[in-house]
Amino acid sequence: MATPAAAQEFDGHLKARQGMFRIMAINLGIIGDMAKGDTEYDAEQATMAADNLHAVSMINPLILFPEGSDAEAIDGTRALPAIWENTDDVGSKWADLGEAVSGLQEVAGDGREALGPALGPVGNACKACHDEYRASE
Ligand code: ASC
Repeated sequence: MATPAAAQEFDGHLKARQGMFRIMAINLGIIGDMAKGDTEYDAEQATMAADNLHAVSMINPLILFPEGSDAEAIDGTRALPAIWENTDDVGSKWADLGEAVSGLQEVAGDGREALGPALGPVGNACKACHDEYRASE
């Protein structure tokens, strides 16, 4: 574990990147619940949520992952050191997420039935990164 000073140095980065993922989970949840029929479909809400996902996907995540802010160096993160050994792959997986989210954004206003098929690639993109670069809880 790194010194408390190092952990403190990255406190803002951890908050920012975890907040970024939380924003995505909340917006994905809104669309996911509609797709499942747990909440009533609302074209405006679905579009707003998809637009938010797209906005977050436009952030370059590497800025929020400075060297030394991995789970082996500091507490409070599940970011595996493999991220820093594979930044090209991380960037490519993030781009895949962006493409999947654009697909969702295109159909979010088209009715409940359109959501499920467009959510699949988004979920796969989330999972692809988590499988390789996030520690299990
Ligand atoms: C979510 C969430 C994730 C992804 C993932 C998709 O809503 O919090 O981590 O979707 O489960 O595979």
